[in-house]
Amino acid sequence: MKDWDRLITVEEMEAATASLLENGSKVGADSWQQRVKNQTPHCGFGESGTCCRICSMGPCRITKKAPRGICGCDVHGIVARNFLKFTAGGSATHSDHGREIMHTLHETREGGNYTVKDPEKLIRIAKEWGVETEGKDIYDLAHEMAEVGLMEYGKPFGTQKFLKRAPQHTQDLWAAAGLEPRAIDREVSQSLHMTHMGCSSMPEALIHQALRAGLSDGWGGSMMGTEFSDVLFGTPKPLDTTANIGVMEQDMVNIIVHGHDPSLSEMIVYYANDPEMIALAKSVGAKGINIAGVCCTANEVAMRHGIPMAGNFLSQENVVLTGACEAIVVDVQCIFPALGPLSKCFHTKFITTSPIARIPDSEFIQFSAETAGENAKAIVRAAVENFKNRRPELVNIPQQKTKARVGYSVEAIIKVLDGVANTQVDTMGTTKPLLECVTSGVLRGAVAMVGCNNPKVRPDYAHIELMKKLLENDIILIVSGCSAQAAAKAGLMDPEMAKEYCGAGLKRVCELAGIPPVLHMGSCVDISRMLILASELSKDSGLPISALPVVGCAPEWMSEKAVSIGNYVVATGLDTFLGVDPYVKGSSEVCDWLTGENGVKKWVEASYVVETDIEKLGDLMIERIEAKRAALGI
Ligand code: MSK
Repeated sequence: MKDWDRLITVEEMEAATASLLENGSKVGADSWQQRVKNQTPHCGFGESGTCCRICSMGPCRITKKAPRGICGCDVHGIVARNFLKFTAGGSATHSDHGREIMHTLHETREGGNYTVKDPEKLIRIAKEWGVETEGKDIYDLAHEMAEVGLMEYGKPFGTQKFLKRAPQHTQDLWAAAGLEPRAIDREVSQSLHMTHMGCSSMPEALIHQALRAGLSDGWGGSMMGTEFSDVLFGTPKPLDTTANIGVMEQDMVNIIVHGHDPSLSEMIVYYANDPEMIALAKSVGAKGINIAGVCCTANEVAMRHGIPMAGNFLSQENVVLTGACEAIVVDVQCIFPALGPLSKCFHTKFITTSPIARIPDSEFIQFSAETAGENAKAIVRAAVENFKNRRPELVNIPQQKTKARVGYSVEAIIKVLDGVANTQVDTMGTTKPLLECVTSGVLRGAVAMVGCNNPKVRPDYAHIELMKKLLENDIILIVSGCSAQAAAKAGLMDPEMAKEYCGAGLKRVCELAGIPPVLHMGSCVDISRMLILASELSKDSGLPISALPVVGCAPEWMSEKAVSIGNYVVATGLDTFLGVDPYVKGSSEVCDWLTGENGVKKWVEASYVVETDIEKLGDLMIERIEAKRAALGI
């Protein structure tokens, strides 16, 4: 690959996309770029959150002439209700992912489709939850823990078990504000009850519930998803992989895994390495089988197996447009229905696998934990047999490929940074060395950058340009989701290349620790890892989370999950900077609740900043980090 050894700019990626769209035009393919044109300008009522459709008397749209809906609800109630509904959708989705993982854990057995890959972590969490581990078979323990974890979704009393991981100060804030999430399903259900016609119309109550439902995701469903995925598939450790569309291979069967749940992608990866399948690939004229990922599934398999990352959310059509994709295999979330008709323009098989995500024009092979092995083998076989249907005249793989070091779980970050500022034995296993880098000023602070792509923002540009700006200012980045892939595609996870963008302090830390300045923490459920890291930094420093020079940022977010994430990150004490408005600008009261000094900040010591000018968004983050440093006298 000629681009192997350098950073790739957004302009170059856009040029590659243009050549792929050209490919698509030969076969009449539609594209998101065209659909954005068809859909703009967007509805002003929808964009400002001032349209209400929760009963059939409307829809009601708030204007100067009509300041209240038919039921009498004002604009603030309507906007706040819409915000809570959006959050509930995200919390339900993330948490259901976590629930699926718990069911997979319940299916583990020695020699089965799924086994326990990190027994130490299972035992550690069991002890944390007060489950007896002594003398217990690891699979008996796994099944017991799966049942205990599943009870977190519906238990009638009590709050989420993982809340105890937070610093005492955070727990006290939650208790004082009545924000501790109870059963996960209860928080989602109550949110939908509150937004039903004739229930809550008071912004304070609706936003309070939005934070609580978000916390049930971050400290409940998502945290279970992350922690027990580690138990099932291994806790990520740093390893090297490749990224960008050039990871597709001309001479191999290309299978793209896309979605979120590693229960599927892990099995596809396993069977793609099966000698029988490789022999089959050779028998149809391919050199072998190449698996690559898109969206959060890419993060899951990259950080555990070094599987290449083909692209993020708005690159999903690009993999098909290469004409070299034998199958795109999906599970849940962030999958464009457009993949159905698009795959029909090429030879690509679009294979859906989950009853949760049924999509027209796809081939449905239902995947379940009980039959995972045979399902995965059937999918790999179908992809391999499809190689012969490739149309060589349509193959166009842009030669863009970068190196990326991925897999920075909390455990891995603590381990690698331990040796940088302080090599004393008593600091092993803590975040103290990282804190020393921050207090000494070698690092100014950290930004947790997360979230999707959104055509409202020039795709990937906001992620990549903000990252470069922060790196120059000695601010380290921890990233997940499609933000992580944006960084990887550009080369910002290549320790050698990316250090060019760093200020002197950050460059030194990266060289000493052998890390890239942008640390890959995983998929969107793995933002729970960031909560744990922030908690450890708080405990080790004795400072509240809100006092740390650390902020969250989602410059290109688009999904309901992202709003749920924003709510739990803010509710954990981290100021969160958004590059896209969450449909609230129609209500001054809701904006004040989310961004003002007297809103959610009173409860959790943090709030939102919304700024659609990306340059300004970066400046605001740096200012906030410096203000936090000044307040600490460092
Ligand atoms: S996949 S939610 S586009 S990060 Fe998790 Fe990417 Fe956003 Fe989906």
